[in-house]
Amino acid sequence: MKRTNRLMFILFASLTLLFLLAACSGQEGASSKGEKKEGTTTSGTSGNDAEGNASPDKIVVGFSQIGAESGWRTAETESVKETLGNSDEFELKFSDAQQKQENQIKALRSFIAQKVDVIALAPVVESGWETVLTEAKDAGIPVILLDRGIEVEDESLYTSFIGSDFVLEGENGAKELINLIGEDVETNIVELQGTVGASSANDRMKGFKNVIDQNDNYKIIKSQTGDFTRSKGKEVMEAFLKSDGDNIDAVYAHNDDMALGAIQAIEEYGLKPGEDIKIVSVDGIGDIFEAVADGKSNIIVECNPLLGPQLAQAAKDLMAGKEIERWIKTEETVFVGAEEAKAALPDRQY
Ligand code: GYE
Repeated sequence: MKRTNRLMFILFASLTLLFLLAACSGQEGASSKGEKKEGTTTSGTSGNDAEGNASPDKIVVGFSQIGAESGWRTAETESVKETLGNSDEFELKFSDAQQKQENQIKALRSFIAQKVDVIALAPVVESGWETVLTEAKDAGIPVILLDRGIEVEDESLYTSFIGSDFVLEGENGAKELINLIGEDVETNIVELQGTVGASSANDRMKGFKNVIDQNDNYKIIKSQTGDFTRSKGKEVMEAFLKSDGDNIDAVYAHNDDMALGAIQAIEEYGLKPGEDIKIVSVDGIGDIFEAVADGKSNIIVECNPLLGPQLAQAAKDLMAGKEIERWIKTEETVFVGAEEAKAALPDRQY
């Protein structure tokens, strides 16, 4: 009896072992498949559809955004997310650099490691991009500059620039200001600059000066950065008013947010913005249209932030092997005075 029992036990144990081994190997197969799928997703070489299946047709775009310093910037982010974020054609990897170039460089390196198809970069400043863009080039990933430009010796480090002509914006702002006040009127201007080193600040400063320098009655008496933000614009304007007070005839702000901050500072100082001190600013966000319609500001130089569709088209063309334009420009205009602002307000999209 004992012997039979032992035999039965050995037989049973062997069968159980065999069964367990079979079950384990089955599980292993399933989990390795799972890992493979996850790796494909995070590598970013292709997008995934609703069921989580890889769809190699999707174009993966890594976008390094500067931050959220202005109404313009928020509108640009929304435009890109709207166009590429919820799309069958694109997978968007979005990274917010919080105004720091070092964060943008990190984001670019991570996009390169993930082998994205296209990198879109809104560069916070113009200089210091050679090393990381060379890494992108060596990895065979095209880089499209969005909104701001860069200065590099090797122009092949980026494929295309999608954005505005900032020098022209500055020139147009100065021309309209002189038209408004009159060529023969002595005019002291204070300038609120954008972020130091940003192409949109450098070029808007250059363009404005080009025109102002040709008229001896017009002088830029103070110029300082307000970092493209409402709060800094207000702070700097307060300092200008403290030092130069009633001597200031006009404000040139590189963006609307700083102009809106300046409007507050002028009101708190006891003067009337738009009347005692004329104001010209760049962008064209909703709040400045309201201010101009209310007579608190005077001139809006439009700069279009809705660049998502142009980025999508450029990325598609690149992936299809087409050549894309080196500089993809947007059509823009200038609005002067309350009547023009009121008429345009209902159609504004940002
Ligand atoms: O005018 C400003 C933003 O680079 C064109 O950056 C862009 C500028 C824009 O913060 O509002």
